[in-house]
Amino acid sequence: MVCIRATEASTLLGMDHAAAVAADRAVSAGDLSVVVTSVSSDSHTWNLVVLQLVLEELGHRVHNLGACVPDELMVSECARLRPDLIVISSVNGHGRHDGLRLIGKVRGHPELALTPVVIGGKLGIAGPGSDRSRAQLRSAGFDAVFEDGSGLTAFQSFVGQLTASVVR
Ligand code: B12
Repeated sequence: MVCIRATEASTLLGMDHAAAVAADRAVSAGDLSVVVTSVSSDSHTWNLVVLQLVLEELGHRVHNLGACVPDELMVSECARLRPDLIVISSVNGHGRHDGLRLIGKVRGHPELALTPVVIGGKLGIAGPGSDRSRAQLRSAGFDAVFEDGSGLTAFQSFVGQLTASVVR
């Protein structure tokens, strides 16, 4: 996976990442094991790099599976790594469709039935989806849905709460 320095990332990404870094100050450093991945149809990569950087800046350990990850490989890697959190990112417009299929396979694996799983990005082809679409993803098994527009601050807040609740 290509990697860039955090300061370069801030410049490249403008407000969203800058806000994320600022919010970082308010969240205590954590030590979660996090899998970051895309869905099988999605070849975009910079979304994954930025999510990895944001999580690492919060003190978490990230396994970045990259783009175009087949469902079965994603499930088997997560079952092997047993992460505290799975973060699925998609920006090509098929994320809602792919996510609904993928979460069924994740929840069907006994090791991953209770693992926190979130999805975010540009999940549809017509801009951010409706409340109904997000509710559908949650009822299918996602713990949270972060579509573009909600920004990374809500995501960081979610991760902060998870960090506080994980007892080692
Ligand atoms: C570069 C690019 C490509 C490159 C990707 C190269 C690479 N190695 O990544 C190439 C040329 C391969 C490409 C292909 C395609 N692309 Co493209 N691409 C882009 C582009 C210009 C920039 C994406 C990028 O790198 N952004 C920088 C990263 C850091 O930001 P980001 O992607 O927005 O991710 C942030 C947020 O979405 C959010 N986020 C994302 N996931 C998650 C998850 C969670 C949990 C959270 C909290 C937040 C979060 O946080 C991220 C970091 O800040 C965008 C347009 C744009 N300006 O965004 C189109 C865009 C994403 N592409 C688009 C499309 C349609 C395609 C194609 C289908 C085009 C085609 N007909 O072939 C293909 C799809 C290929 C595939 N199989 O997936 C559309 C998607 C439309 C939609 N979702 O409704 C976009 C938005 C262009 C547009 N305006 O139409 N693309």
